[in-house]
Amino acid sequence: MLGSSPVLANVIDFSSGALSEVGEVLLRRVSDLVLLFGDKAAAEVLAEGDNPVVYQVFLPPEREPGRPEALLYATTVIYPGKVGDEYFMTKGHFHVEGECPEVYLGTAGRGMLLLMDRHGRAEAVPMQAGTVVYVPPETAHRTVNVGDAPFVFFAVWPEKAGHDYQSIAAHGFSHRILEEHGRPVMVSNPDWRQP
Ligand code: M6P
Ligand code: ZN
Repeated sequence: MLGSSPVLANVIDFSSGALSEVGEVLLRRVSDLVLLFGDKAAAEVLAEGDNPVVYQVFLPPEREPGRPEALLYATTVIYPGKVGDEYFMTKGHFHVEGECPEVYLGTAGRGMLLLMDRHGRAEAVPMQAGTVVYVPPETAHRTVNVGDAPFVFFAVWPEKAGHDYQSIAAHGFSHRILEEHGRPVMVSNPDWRQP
């Protein structure tokens, strides 16, 4: 065995995101995300009703815990759904160590990767199975399911990157991805203020 953890290879189910060797599974329901959606009243109604699962993150057993040079990876599945006209999405985050980039690979479904720099300049990158996107340094990233089946992607990032959720919780993203006339569009978020 090389190293301290037995997990060297893993098998991803591309359509569900499940890992054969799993360490932790994070589950995010509408109630965890109410303040992030534009229509908070609609989010409250959903949270107090069925409170559906919006997304799950599958993480392998950590190979090199606490080693800043390590690479971490995960699969994420975002289920189809909307809050008002806003698609189900991840929380989104900057990296605490802002110079750290990340790589995403789509494996199933149809999504958008919403990228935003520190000045609020944003870009929405369409993703499907096979799409690889490089998330640049100092760029917040949030994924959105714009289809009617689960949207699944794989991500790799440096352990030392860390997740900065605070700035998104306080200021949100400068743009949102909404359904208009049956299609996803990126619209500016009037509530966004530059930190
Ligand atoms: C990807 C990676 C993870 C992240 C997950 C969910 O798999 O970027 O680091 O945790 O997406 O995104 P979030 O943490 O913003 O909810
Ligand atoms: Zn990240």
